[in-house]
Amino acid sequence: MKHKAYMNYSKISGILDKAASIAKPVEQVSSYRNINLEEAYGIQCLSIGRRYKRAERFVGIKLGFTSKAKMEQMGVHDLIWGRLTDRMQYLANEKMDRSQFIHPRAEPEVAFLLKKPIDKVLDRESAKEYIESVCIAIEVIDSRYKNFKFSLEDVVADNCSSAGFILGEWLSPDVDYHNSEIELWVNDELKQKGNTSAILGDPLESFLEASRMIMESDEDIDAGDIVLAGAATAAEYIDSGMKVEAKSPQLGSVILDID
Ligand code: OOG
Ligand code: MG
Repeated sequence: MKHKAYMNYSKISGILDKAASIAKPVEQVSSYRNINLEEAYGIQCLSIGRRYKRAERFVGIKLGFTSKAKMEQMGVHDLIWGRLTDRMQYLANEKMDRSQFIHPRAEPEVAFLLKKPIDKVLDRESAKEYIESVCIAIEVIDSRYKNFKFSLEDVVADNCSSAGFILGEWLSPDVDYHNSEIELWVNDELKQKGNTSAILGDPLESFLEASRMIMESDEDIDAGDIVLAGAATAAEYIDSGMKVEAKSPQLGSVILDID
């Protein structure tokens, strides 16, 4: 085999996709190949393309590192975005199969449901026409890299650690999701406590950033698609037999049980 420094993007995307498929961690891309951010997004696109070929469907996007808590936990300080597919979504009462993950972590988030396709960079006023509903969510992240360690480029190439998510009940965007307490409970024990305003000052700002990132990319995002705004607190390791719950006085609660 050629030295890994010459490995092409398609091959790298295959390594990351396989690591996710068989739940076995791999070396960081940056340990063998110098890539910039644009190349990292290119690799993400190729790797997600492999999922589409297996009939997974694009259902939306997620933003990462929109809160200080997350940036500090992971040592990465720039906004990133990744793609969500239908296979990553858990429906109410559906259990997460631990064996399909490497070292999963859960984090409490806010999600948006799109009313119409994003066709421009939005501001706070124009965004209103684009948001059908909001809800509380749990995102499950599972870096494909050993020890959950990565650079900004590494994590972008790895589709921003996206692995799973579950949504609470959709609510009117008139509820105060902008500044609401939010907690993460594991087995009825409080693990993380924060406020949705930790997400870029207001999760709506994250939605605006999503519109900017989508307009800069060649991805289309349509009515019915989802935007995950990013975690309000640090993430917690989760494991078999655990019950994970995100809750908020304004947004209600959502539970994910792990098999
Ligand atoms: C990257 C994903 C970050 C968030 O909500 O900030 C993220 C990671 O922490 O592995 O999903
Ligand atoms: Mg997240």
